[in-house]
Amino acid sequence: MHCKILGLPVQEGTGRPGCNMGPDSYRAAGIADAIRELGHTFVDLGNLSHGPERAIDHPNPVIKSLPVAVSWIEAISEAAYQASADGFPIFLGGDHLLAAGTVPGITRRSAENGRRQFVLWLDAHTDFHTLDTTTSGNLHGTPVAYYTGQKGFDGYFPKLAAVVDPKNVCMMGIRSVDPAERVAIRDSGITVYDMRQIDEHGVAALLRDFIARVRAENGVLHVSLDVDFLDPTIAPAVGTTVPGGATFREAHLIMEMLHDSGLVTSLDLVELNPFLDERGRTATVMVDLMASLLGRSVMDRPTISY
Ligand code: HAR
Ligand code: MN
Ligand code: MN
Ligand code: MN
Repeated sequence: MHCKILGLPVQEGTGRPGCNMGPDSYRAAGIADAIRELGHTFVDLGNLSHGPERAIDHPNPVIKSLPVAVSWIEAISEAAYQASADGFPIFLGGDHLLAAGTVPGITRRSAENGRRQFVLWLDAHTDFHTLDTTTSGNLHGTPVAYYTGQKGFDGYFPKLAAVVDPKNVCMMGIRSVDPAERVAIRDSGITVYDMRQIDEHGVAALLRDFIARVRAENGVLHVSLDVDFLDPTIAPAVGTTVPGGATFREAHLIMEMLHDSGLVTSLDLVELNPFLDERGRTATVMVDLMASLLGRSVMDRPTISY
């Protein structure tokens, strides 16, 4: 595979600074060697900047940094569209607002190629607020509502070239949902596997079902991995830790099964805040998870397809 990393140093979607250092932290954690060791070719496309900011205001007074958020989304969706022309793009965040650019950009590409876009959203949070419902004003809580075409973004966020069908979105690891998100998700068609379902069924059974659906529809799969999907004991470097997250083995098993599926075509690594890390251990866990997704395995295995 030809892997391309693109740094997206977005931090304006959160309430605090630090995520802008995420891309360089992954580089320091050895992401390039991890990719090359697996026999993939590799290019580092550097870090993206956002363009000029236009004055833009929304009636919801709590919203933070809307002009720069819009400017980031415009730049990122174009860059993601370009990066998905060939190879396997890996988007290094940056906070989860960046998925309001990466997902639309790659979905525009998939639509042109006549392929259905699926998204696996690995997160403690559903990130399903609209500009009207957010109560924190942190726009990293909005990308899923936006890229699935929910109302409430028109005239503020850029017009979408292609929308992801909510039925093609699967969330895993969920354990922090605001009341308005809970209501909106209910009728959305999105599949939500919260931590309780992981506890009851295990990640393998849940993921196998979703992979089968992607395959049945000849889809392509984007994976968006938020640091806070993981339990804070193994991944402390995130501004929004929530107890009771995925374990080291649950997360690796997901990545290993995704690799074996052969269906994943792009990846976001988001919400790493190196300012909150301990001796780089969160960056390292994220790089190791990426490596599992790209084919790292403990032993050779008989061919199993999920
Ligand atoms: N739902 C909360 C809010 O809107 C928390 C959102 C946190 N989002 C992330 N990414 N950290 O998942 O403020
Ligand atoms: Mn700036
Ligand atoms: Mn998130
Ligand atoms: Mn989150």
